[in-house]
Amino acid sequence: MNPRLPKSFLPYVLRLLPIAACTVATPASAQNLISNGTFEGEEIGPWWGHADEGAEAVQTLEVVEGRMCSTVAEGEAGTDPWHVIIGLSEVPLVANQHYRFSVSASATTAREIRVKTGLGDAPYTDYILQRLNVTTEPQTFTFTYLNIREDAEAQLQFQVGGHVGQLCLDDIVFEPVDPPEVPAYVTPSMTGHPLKAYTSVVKMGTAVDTPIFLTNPQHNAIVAGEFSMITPANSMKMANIQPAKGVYDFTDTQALKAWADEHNIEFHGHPFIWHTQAPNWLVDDTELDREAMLEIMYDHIDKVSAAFPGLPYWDVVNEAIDQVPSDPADPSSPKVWGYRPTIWHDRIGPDFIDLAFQRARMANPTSKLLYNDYNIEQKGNAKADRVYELIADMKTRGIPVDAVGFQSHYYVTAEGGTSGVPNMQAIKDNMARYAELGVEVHITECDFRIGKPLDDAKAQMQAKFYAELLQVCIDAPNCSHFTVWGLSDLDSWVPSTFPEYDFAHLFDSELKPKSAYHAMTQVFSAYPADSGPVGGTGGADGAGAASGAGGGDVVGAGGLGAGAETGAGGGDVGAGVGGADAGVGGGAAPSGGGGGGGCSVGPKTGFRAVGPFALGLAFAGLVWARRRARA
Ligand SMILES: [Ca+2]
Repeated sequence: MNPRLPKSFLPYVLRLLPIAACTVATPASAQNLISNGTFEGEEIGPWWGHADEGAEAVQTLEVVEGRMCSTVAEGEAGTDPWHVIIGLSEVPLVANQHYRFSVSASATTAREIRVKTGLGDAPYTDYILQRLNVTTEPQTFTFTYLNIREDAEAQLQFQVGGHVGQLCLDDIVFEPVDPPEVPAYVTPSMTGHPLKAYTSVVKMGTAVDTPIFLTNPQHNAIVAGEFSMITPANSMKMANIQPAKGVYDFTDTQALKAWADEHNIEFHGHPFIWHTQAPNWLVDDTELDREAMLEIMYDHIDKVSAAFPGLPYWDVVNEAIDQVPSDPADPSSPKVWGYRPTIWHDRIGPDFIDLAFQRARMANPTSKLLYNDYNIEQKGNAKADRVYELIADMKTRGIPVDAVGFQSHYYVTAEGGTSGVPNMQAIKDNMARYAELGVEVHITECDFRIGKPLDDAKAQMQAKFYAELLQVCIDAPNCSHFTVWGLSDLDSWVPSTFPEYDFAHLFDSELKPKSAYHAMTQVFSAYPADSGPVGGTGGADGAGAASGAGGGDVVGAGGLGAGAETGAGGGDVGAGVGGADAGVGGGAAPSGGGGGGGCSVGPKTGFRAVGPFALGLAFAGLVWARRRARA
């Protein structure tokens, strides 16, 4: 039912895929903040080496033939990257300044190393900026990143632990540069419309994590081009945003929020109250009683809300239900679904959920307040049913919960097993019973991880999953938001959490769209895209002399001549097409132009519109017009 471009147009589409901004490595400049980056003398200083004694790691760091080389013997590498470090102290960093980093690296065996900057004390300022795949041949790695924190004494580190052999570095440059050019974005969608072109159907969002946001302009261009909401992946978690008691650190979130505002992207607050990624000062202080915990909870909600007022959505409580012994005093008693034992539940009592929502409402009178959890998507699932009871009970008692967040993390196993593929009917049924409660459902953290190795069959299962879940959300009157948990396999949370899995997201590790992305845009193509001045403006071409007026302008597409006979061009659909009988109108993306045609306009006008995307739009629109005409 969805439009497909003729094969001959695919090369044009592919040619228009976004291309990464590419900086060319240059020799050390006068601005290089690194005094010794070429190692032409005997000294490695001011660089220093560190090996973790607890991990029994040992490193020899010395200049070898004009390069700085780290040598680690068998059994002395530690197990983790941070067990062996090459560092540089007192690198002066200026806030809101871009820096270019460059290094030539090789190793006796191919391996990954990590580049990090850090300020030391506050935990989340230790950014892993980039992972470098070093090979036996020296190669130069270059990237640019936006530093958002002022520090005259920052550290630059290479984390090289976990591997034996020799690693050599040379020609290290770290210098302030002008902001990189943001690559122009053209959606790779074969329908001509990005995922975000259908906000009146379902709003699409993605989680964005700070390190890739600061280092990868192409990533940001895709997010801005395809999504209308973002959720901060980590920066608002309590350990990061309140790293010491009463000490709040809003820097990372403010950077994301400012960027979102600049791009007219909504911001989903995540989360106020969660037991995971809670700060050590809170977890370790077992003396905190109910009164002290409530004071901390209220202060946290109040201060974070005040720093980010008026967010449209807030995850208030995250993952409060778990399988627990039916007799709390007897761990071996039969398991039931109940309140997860956490610092919040155990120290405050089960009413911490009610109290958190009430406080969040006081601080955020206009926000949609969500309860967010995983494995709660399918009616009939014991946990899903328990969470439904929880929400229903809260509604009955007037607790201000507006929506439930279905995290929606699913998977296919290495063997192709489907135990991690949901029953879509059960999700529909669950959404329906929430609708009866007057509770909205948001898909909040969707991904579909694939058991290694990746193959076509698994990729197709993934595409089918994303498309079907989107369709379920579209079909449910109370599901209007669909957020994926991360843009791409390049910055995925999956491999570190589930080492046997990867490939969970809509874009691959080179930021190219996957079948899953195209499957979702095809689902959307059966619906009217938004009207409104998102991109270019619908052109006058669509004014059908006898019948329809074109127009409509989302993402620069032409309007729709919708009526079968009359071809009244609407602003409601961003596809350039004439009335069904009249055939193809125009539609140019992304630069605007080409309006939809009315009956009398027909193919000539349509094909005057620019480029292959116009034709793609025309196909999309034609199918849509036919559907409408039939209806
Ligand atoms: Ca050298």
